[in-house]
Amino acid sequence: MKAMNSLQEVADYLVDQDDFIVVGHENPDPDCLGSMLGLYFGLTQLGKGCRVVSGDPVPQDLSWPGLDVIEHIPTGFSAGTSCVIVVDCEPERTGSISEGVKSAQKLVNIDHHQRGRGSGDIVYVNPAEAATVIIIYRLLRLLEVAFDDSIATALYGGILGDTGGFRHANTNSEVLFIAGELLKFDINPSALAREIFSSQPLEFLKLLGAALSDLQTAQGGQLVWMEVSYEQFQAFGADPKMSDHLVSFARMLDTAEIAIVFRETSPGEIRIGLRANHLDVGSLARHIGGGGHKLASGATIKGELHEVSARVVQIAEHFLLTGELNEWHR
Ligand SMILES: [Mn+2]
Repeated sequence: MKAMNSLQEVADYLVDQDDFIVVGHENPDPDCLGSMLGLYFGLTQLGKGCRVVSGDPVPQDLSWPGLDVIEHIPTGFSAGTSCVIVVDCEPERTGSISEGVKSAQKLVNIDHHQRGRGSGDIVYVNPAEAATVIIIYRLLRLLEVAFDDSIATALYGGILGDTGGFRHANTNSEVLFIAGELLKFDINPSALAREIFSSQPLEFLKLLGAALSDLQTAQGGQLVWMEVSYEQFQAFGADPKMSDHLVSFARMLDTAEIAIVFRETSPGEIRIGLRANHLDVGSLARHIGGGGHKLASGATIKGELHEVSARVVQIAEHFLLTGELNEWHR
C-alpha cells in the first residue's frame, strides 16, 4: 500500500510539470466537474498546458463557465506524455478512458472517497473532506492561484452537489466557510442550486412518479427501496445515465434509515444506490463489490433486476437488524 502524499507535495509536483490532462469519474457529477474545471482554470492561470477529458458526455443542464473545454473522448484515449490528474475517483473508475488513464506516464490522484489504497505517482485521498472541490480549493490556495468568478462557480457548484445543497452530514463549518469565501465572487447561488437540484426533464419526473408508486418497504419503513427496469427507462424515454439521484427521492420517506434504488441502466446490469441516515452503508456496498462513503454508496451487479433486488434487500434487512453482513455470492 502506497503512503499518501501531503497536499503540499501534490502542489510541488504540479509546479514541476508543464502539461496536464484532468479527468474524473464516469457520469461526472457536480463535484467531479467542479474539481476538473477548478484545476483547469488554476493550472492555465499558472501558464501550464491543460486539457480536460471525459469518457462520458457532460450534463447538458449546467451553464458553468468552462464546461465547453471538456473534451468528450468515448474511446481510444491516450495520455501521451502529459501528466494525468484523476479527481473525485480512483483511476479504475474513469470509465471508458480508464485504460489510457492507468497507463499514463505520470499519474496524480486527488479524491475524497474512502477506499483501500490509492494508485498513482502522487496520491492525495482525504475521506474527511466533504467534496473533492474542497481539496482543490486548498490546493489552488497552496499554488497561489488568484481566484475568479469561473473558479468560484466551479468549486461552489461542487460543494452544493456533494453536500446536497448543505443538507448532508458532511456539511460542516469548513464547508460553509469555504462556500462563504467563494460567494465573495460574482456567482449565482440560486441559479446553481436550481441547475443541480431542480432542473429535471419531464421524462424523468414521469418515470419518478411510476417508481415512487411502486416503492417498497420493510421493517416498519426503516428500509425502503425502489426498482426501475430498463424497459421503464425506455417506456418513459428517460436517460438511465441521468437517474443517479432517484435514491434521494426514496430516502425522503419519514421512517427511512436505509434507502436503496435498483436501476437496470442497461439490460442485465443493475446499478445499486444506497443511502443511510446513520448506518454504514459503505461497508454494505463494499461487501457486495461496490464502494463509496459511510452514508452514500453504491455497487453495480449483473443479473435479473428482481433477483438482485431481493438478495440485496435481504442483506440490508439483516444488516439493519443486527449490524452484521450476511454471506454474499456474486
Ligand atoms: Mn465527490
